[in-house]
Amino acid sequence: MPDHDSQLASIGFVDGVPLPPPDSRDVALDASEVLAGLTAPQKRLSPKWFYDQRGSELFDEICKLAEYYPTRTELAVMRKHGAELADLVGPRAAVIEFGAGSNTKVRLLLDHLIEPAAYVPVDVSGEYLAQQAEELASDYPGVHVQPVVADFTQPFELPEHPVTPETNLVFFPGSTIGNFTRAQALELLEVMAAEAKPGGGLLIGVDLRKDPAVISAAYNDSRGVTAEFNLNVLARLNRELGATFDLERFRHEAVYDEDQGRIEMRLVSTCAQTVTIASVDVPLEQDEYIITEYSHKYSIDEFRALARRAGFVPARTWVDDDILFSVHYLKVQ
Ligand code: AVI
Repeated sequence: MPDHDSQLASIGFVDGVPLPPPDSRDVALDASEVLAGLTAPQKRLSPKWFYDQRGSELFDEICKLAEYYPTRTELAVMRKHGAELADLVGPRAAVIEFGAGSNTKVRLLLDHLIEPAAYVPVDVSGEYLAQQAEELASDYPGVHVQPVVADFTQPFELPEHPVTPETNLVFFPGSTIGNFTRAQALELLEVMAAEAKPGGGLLIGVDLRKDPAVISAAYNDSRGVTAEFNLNVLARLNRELGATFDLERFRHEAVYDEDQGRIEMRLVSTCAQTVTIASVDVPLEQDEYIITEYSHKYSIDEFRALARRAGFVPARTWVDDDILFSVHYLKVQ
């Protein structure tokens, strides 16, 4: 198994922006990476640390919230257009999922595809990956399930299968691409194009630009689940690194910047205070904030242009009736 620490280092901060391996569960905290983010001029924490046990439960709860439209809308779009997608992809595809998220979406995909040959979930969190893969393997005996423990932001070796698949289909649902900056997203799409190989494709869910009020509500839900999800990362730092965050002295904030087309999630210090992390004192002024996540939104044309730059040819884009969310199928020629 590849060394976990070196993988984590390679998915650390790029240009001062924390790279998330989103939907990864239980990515270990790295004290020096945490401190680098919290002592930078603009304080940051990587969204990859949201997903401890509690954070993963809270994220699952977010996905069911009335205001959080992406999950149910993407599932509805995939359900509605699954047969058309299957025809476009063709038979005996190997599905390569970047990040091992919930099994619901890949099940839906495998149920529609024509004789899917293989399923390759790729994630840094080996334990979670193995558990998810085991469940899928028993329910889809005809599909060769072969998890790969790797940092998917870097090129990785694809496994051999007992029967050679006819095509590769990279799968990246959930608009997780939005948690990367646009420059990082381009690099990630390039890795995806390389893994899909000529003749292969990418099926990706992308949240759309829309009425800012709708986007803002999705990240500022009335039940406060997103606030709890955001604050939970501080509880995790206290528990795992012995940090001294008082959760009562921080509040959740999610601001939509329409020009940038992105939500910026923050933890705002409600008073002047000093927090200690791994024996390092970190002072915060009143109203100073820590950025914990970006969630970028794209227009259809904007996303297609980005994908083209990465070597894809857009084949088909599906959206829901309210044009909230897009699912793109793109090919590598
Ligand atoms: C995982 N990711 C696509 C979610 C998003 O919408 O950016 C994470 C999330 N953050 C707050 N709510 C959901």
